[in-house]
Amino acid sequence: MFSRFALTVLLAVVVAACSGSDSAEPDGESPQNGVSAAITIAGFSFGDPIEVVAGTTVTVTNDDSAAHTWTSSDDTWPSAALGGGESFDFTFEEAGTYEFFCSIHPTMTGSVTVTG
Ligand SMILES: [Cu+2]
Repeated sequence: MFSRFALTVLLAVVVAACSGSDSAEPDGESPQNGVSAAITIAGFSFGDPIEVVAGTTVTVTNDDSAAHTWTSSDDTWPSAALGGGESFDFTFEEAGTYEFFCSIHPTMTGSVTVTG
């Protein structure tokens, strides 16, 4: 009788372990803290300005074959050199408007507005 109880406990632990690993799989798609947003560099343009909520991780991806940088106008984040296909991300914790440009092609500009 005691061994049957022990077996039941063992099965419960195994089931818990299996369901635990299942729920861990989607982590890459939906961050647990905050949300994510994307900026795509294409045709020597950062595209339209974006607006996000505080805590959002913005990923900038360079879809051009030419190299670009994602450079903060006020050094909020370290300037990122992006070869073709490369990306860089930064999490915006504080509200404000953050302007950026490409240091190789200074006419390429854009902004992220963070709302509290
Ligand atoms: Cu550029």
